[in-house]
Amino acid sequence: MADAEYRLYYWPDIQGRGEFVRLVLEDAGAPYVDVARLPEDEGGGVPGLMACLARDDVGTANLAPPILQQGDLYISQTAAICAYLGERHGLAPEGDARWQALHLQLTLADFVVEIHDTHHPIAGSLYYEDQTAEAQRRTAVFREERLPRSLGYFERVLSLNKAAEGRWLVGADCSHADLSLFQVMTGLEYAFPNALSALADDHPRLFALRDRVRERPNIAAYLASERRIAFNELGIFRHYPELDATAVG
Ligand SMILES: N[C@@H](CCC(=O)N[C@@H](CS)C(=O)NCC(=O)O)C(=O)O
Repeated sequence: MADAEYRLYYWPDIQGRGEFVRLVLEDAGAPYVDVARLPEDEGGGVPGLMACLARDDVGTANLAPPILQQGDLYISQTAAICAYLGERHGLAPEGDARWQALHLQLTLADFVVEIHDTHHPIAGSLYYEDQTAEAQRRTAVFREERLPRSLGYFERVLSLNKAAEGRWLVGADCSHADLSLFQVMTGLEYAFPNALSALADDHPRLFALRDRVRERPNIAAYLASERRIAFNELGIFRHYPELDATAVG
């Protein structure tokens, strides 16, 4: 996109953490270039991403993707990028509540690490197949303790947000935190369909928020587009049937 204001640097073949950034850009209708999806001879591919990570002339060097570039500004850390974009595009609450939107983003980032570690409890550099026994133990605890804990927390936050009558996490309108919660819910649905459906009745606001975000016009258009990569077993949210709960009913 020639006139794009933003450049996103992220791995080309997965949604990963880049997806949290894409959802804010897409909902905002902000043109962006997904740099690593460009051909290598146009500065894209994994070499394009690696070149960005290696740069020392970007203000503050970046350790890991996603990285957002806007002119001379480079920012990494998913939560920081989402908050930055949310502020610029009407997807952040007014006043001090903006810090609560950030705290929710960071809480989601912690949760994403836990989700990732279900299938990679020992090391990200090892294959899943080299840590299946540990993954089974880790995921049992995740399903029994950590998943209900986090879903219960976000359901509680929604129920306490009188400004939006429980429709959005913070403030009166949809914010970048809601878009990220949508991504987590959608990813969990892919990875752990049985465990998630067992929790649906106790978390009505969370599931309603997922549907509400999915129906936002720009999000619906994005989800139907080729830009939305399907979930797969290379990303954060992976479906290994042996890690999910047994289906009920
Ligand atoms: N806390 C960072 C984590 C970034 C991160 O772990 N990025 C992954 C891709 S999703 C990566 O490529 N990490 C490279 C590495 O850890 O060596 C964020 O939320 O952006």
